[in-house]
Amino acid sequence: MTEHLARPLIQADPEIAKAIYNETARLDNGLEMIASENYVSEAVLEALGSVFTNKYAEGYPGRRYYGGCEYTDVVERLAQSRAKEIFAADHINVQPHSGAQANMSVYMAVLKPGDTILGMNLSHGGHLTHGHQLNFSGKYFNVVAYGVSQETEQIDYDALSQLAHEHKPKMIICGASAYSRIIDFERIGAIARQTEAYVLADIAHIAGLVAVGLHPSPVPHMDFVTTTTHKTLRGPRAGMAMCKEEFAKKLDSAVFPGVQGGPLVHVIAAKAVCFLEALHPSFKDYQTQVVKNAAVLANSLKDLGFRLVSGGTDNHLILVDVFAKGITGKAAEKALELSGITANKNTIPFDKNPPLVASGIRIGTPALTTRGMGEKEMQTIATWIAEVLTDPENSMRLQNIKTEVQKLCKNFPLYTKRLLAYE
Ligand code: DSN
Repeated sequence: MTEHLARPLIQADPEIAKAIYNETARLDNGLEMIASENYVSEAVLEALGSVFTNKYAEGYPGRRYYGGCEYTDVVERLAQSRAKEIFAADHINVQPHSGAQANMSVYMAVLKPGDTILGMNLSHGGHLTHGHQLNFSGKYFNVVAYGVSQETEQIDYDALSQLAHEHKPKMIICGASAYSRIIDFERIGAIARQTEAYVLADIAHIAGLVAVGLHPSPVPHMDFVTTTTHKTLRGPRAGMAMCKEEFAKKLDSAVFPGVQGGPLVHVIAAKAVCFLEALHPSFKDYQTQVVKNAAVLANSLKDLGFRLVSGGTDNHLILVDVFAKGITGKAAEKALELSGITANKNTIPFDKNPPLVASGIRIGTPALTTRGMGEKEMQTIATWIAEVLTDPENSMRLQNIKTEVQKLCKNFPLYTKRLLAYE
């Protein structure tokens, strides 16, 4: 190997090495409460940084358009069979680069531009790719949106059914990115059958919970199920699509060559590692703690006077109506960040503020639970959140809380070995 290719990153590119070091320190010293984020294992990171990043492998195991794919096939087959064991789907495609591309592939498999789709309103907790006007899904399809009832702030299944009967969509899409309640996949599957619609569940947020039976599985009730692999599933940043056997060929051709070219084999290797971790009995303990932690955090925040959208949570996330306390989501996100707590502003159903301001913050427990934090820490964190949001302009108080946050983080080390390697 020529000498310059063998240099470690710190020598080859000190600026990028420094940014990586700083990000590692940020993760280690702060409370990551973005509900869609998590911390992957060293094994997942090692697979991601492997030589499989070099490989072109268009096609599928055993039928590739490139030579040299014997070990790539091992990796992809392992990822497929492990995912099958977790989710019990007829057919799995592990190649989508992201959740958005998994959804795009499903649409391409059975829909045509101009078809009607029925998806959950983004501002009620849905997702951009479920028909938002600024997304390809909103541009290529005729979108009808369902949402939550104003009274309960939970999905209005009667209204969903009515819309499906009235508009006869080609596809009904369920799944959410800011919804804290169990989704009744069985009921949505039945509505789709009554109205002869295809039906897709996007379980990106709750995949880890579904994997261990803490949320009812959509697989028996859906034609298609998509997910990302990096949220509660705790794998690499990527996607995956599953379907009933009858759609297998259409889905595979939609992923490649329909939507994507060469698969990211290093990422598929990391997905396989994540699936193996998810099959370990300790993964169920982890997910159980994620849900317990979210419940304790929700109850503590309620006790401290906060209004939670839908009144609470059944899963890993909580949507807090901070505007009810006189602060915008944007201001809340900023004040929390200055205190060492990372969360994101989020619209709440029937929000009066625009999305970039928003009335809510979305907080989740997957990452903190990976660090080993439990109910006691959640109670402490709830009091810090309350202090920050009660007096968001008080920079001295925010700084004091940041110091407390850093002290807590020291007791739950994360990527410390990586930090030491740079020092
Ligand atoms: N952006 C993701 C989330 O934060 O939930 C959804 O794609």
